[in-house]
Amino acid sequence: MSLINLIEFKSLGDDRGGLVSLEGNNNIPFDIKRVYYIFNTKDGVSRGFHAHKDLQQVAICIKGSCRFLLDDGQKKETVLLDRANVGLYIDSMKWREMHDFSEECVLMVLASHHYDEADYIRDYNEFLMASKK
Ligand code: T46
Repeated sequence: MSLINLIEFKSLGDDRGGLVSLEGNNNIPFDIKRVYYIFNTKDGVSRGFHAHKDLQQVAICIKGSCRFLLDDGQKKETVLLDRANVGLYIDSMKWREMHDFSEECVLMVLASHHYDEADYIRDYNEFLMASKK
């Protein structure tokens, strides 16, 4: 099964421009508890390098582009996010890295839980051990 699960959102745009609506437990497959966004990423910077024990997320590049790498401990897959109407569903226990941020990139992330540092696995070997269980 592919690690890359893309959700294409219905475009509600018209001749005035684009519009996308995101609703928890509707076109987002969980109750949205938190939204954050990453922007003004410096040239050559990569982010992520962790997994979450329980958190589910949907990441949408609402402007510009960036490349996600997802890793389940057995295989790695990458995807370029470059459309404001497409979200990447990121399940728990997936190592993620974000690379190749374009200068104007705004990456918005919808999360199933409030921020909790205890939910992060930031050590890759610890992730590999946990993913085998
Ligand atoms: C993820 C990827 C896609 C908070 O205090 N609240 C928050 O909601 C978030 C997301 C972060 N923080 C703090 C934690 C760190 O001290 O902000 C600092 C930077 O976070 P971090 O280094 O984890 O950022 P990224 O870009 O590496 O990862 C983020 C999310 O943390 C993570 O859940 O899946 O984006």
